[in-house]
Amino acid sequence: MEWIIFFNFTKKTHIMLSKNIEAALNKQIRIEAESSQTYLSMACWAEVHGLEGIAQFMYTQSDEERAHMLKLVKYVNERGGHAQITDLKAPKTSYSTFKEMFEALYNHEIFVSESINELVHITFEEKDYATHNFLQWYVAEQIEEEATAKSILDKINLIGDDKGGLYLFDRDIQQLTVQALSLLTQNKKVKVYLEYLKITLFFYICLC
Ligand code: OFO
Repeated sequence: MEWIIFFNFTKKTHIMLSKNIEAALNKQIRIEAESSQTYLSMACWAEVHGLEGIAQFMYTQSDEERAHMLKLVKYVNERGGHAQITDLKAPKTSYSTFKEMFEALYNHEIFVSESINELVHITFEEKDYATHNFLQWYVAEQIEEEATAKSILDKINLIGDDKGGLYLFDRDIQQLTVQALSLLTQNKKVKVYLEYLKITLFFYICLC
């Protein structure tokens, strides 16, 4: 009983989330969970089509999206709200080409960025500056993820239908994903990958 009173007391010392913000954050939790499932499904498609490097990249993306979801879950619960874990929209399971899959990834990241922007706007309207500040990490993350997806698409457009180019792309994306996971911090990882991919493709195109 004493513990319950203590627990309630400590809970009331926080500035609680408004119902509106709590609902908006829960919507984002769901979007991050669906992002994780979407990239997991992409990883499976790539893996069964022999694109091991791309599959590894997508598995990593899926894990990152789950981490984004968990960060939101912890925040909602710590601020006196209740994170809702709900059913999810089933992701697409097949693609006609790997280019189509990366286009879907890029469009999905744009959709997520719009959702984060809307969320930030709500916190501003409600003068919830703590949540506004918390979300700045997501704003920065989306800028990076959108840029990454766009750069990868640009490279894929350079490759076109060339099988040799696809082979190199898949090999490089795998090497970089593994190296990045073991050696680099999250922020540096993608930048190094893009630089490496840029140099490899440049030499490949020059030699063709
Ligand atoms: Fe959750 O980072 Fe992009 O989607």
